[in-house]
Amino acid sequence: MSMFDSILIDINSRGRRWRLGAVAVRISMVAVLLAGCARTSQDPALVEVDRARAGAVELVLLAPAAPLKQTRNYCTIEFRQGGRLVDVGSVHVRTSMTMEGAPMDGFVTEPKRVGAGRYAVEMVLAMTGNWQITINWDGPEGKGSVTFPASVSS
Ligand SMILES: [Cu+2]
Repeated sequence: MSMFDSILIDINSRGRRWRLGAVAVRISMVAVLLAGCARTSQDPALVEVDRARAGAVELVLLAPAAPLKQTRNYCTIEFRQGGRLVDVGSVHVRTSMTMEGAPMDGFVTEPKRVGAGRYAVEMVLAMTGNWQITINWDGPEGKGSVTFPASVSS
């Protein structure tokens, strides 16, 4: 037996442990990646802007900042019933500001369902001041609507 053979045997006897070690490393890498994904999806952290109730449905408006900012706001709307998120079907959002009798609408994207009872929507509010946000929904939990004031800051 050469010195080279004995080194190979030694490596083989330890191979199993190394393989287990490699699997453990891979599992921990996946865990780190998953944790990274989870963190990214919540980044930037959302804060509660307002909440409102319509019947049994409680609605929470979340955004990167409260109050909402002039220009673009990447909002999330959550619908809850008895503390749990519930799907409410189709959601529509309208923002408006009353200026000298004439209402001015903000630009709002079509709300996108990102999870059970959770919808992402962008609101572009061109001016600072007092806006009204109206959220309508229509689905398995029935129809509902809430309107609440939102002061928009620069
Ligand atoms: Cu205005």
